[in-house]
Amino acid sequence: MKLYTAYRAPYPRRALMFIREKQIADVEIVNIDLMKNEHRTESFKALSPFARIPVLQLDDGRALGESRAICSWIEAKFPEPNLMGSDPEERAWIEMHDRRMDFYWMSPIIAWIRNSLPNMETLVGRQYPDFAQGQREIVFKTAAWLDEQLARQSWVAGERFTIADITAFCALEVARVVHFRPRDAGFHALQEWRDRIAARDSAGIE
Ligand SMILES: N[C@@H](CCC(=O)N[C@@H](CS)C(=O)NCC(=O)O)C(=O)O
Repeated sequence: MKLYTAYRAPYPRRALMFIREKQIADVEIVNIDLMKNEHRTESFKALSPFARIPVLQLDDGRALGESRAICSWIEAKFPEPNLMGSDPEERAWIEMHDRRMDFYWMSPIIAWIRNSLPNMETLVGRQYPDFAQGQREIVFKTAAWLDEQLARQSWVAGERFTIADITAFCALEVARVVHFRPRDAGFHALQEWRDRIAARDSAGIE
């Protein structure tokens, strides 16, 4: 298998971390340089029609896009350790949290970055500073919610590490580029959770 990824980019990192948690050894990592538009070449778009990464190319050549779909496929093929729930109720609960992290945490963090950092203009074309400001406010609201949640329980979806932690962690790590750090904003439970995850082998960026 081949994983097309990009250094520090949060959605590819979600898939990469998931693969590492499963300790799957035979995955070739192919780094794409987004700033050089390597994902917009015709050959890459043959794998990923919307020019997005990650893409997991299976051994039979098929290209699986969308990080959550990649994780679901891996979870089904490599069930241990379980990261997405082991019975219908737990699966639904974890999916709910993972989607919340995707839509109300990862998404506004990315939109804030894409619409405010000058070097992102190459990637996005036109930027909308007002939109960035609105997304920043959503990030702070979700951070406050997460901080409260993590003061009461060890992990985002409850008492064990799951895909929801991976999604939330990858988003938080990239938020550094807009200088968002939980401790500085007074979110101490969020910072403590982040530090626990950063110490896991799967969290390395190399
Ligand atoms: N919903 C997709 C989002 C993928 C995505 O947007 N990836 C970003 C990198 S984090 C990307 O490919 N950006 C390229 C671009 O904006 O042109 C997923 O979960 O895989």
